[in-house]
Amino acid sequence: MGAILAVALVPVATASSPPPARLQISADEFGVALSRSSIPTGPAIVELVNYGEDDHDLALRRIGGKRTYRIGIVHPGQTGSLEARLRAGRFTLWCTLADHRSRGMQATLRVGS
Ligand SMILES: [Cu+2]
Repeated sequence: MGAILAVALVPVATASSPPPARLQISADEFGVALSRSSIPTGPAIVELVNYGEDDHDLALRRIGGKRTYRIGIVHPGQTGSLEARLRAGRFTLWCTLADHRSRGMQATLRVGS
């Protein structure tokens, strides 16, 4: 009985994909702080938490890449998120509103090893 159970469980274990990597970005005037500086490749959930007093948003693009991932405007005290499957590389992330990027709302994220 025990042997049958073990055999039955193996396919389930190999078929289950890893959970998405999670990254949280804290935003305020005028900076962004990442919960971690790197995440593995594959599915990811990126969350933007606005701790500031102004609206903020987030753009995320791989250096050398063309696609820009976005989290729309997040009001003070609120949270926005996106799910994406990110390729390996270095990503720049920034707030696109007004002059927030030049005021310091920019950071780099490493994806993969
Ligand atoms: Cu901003």
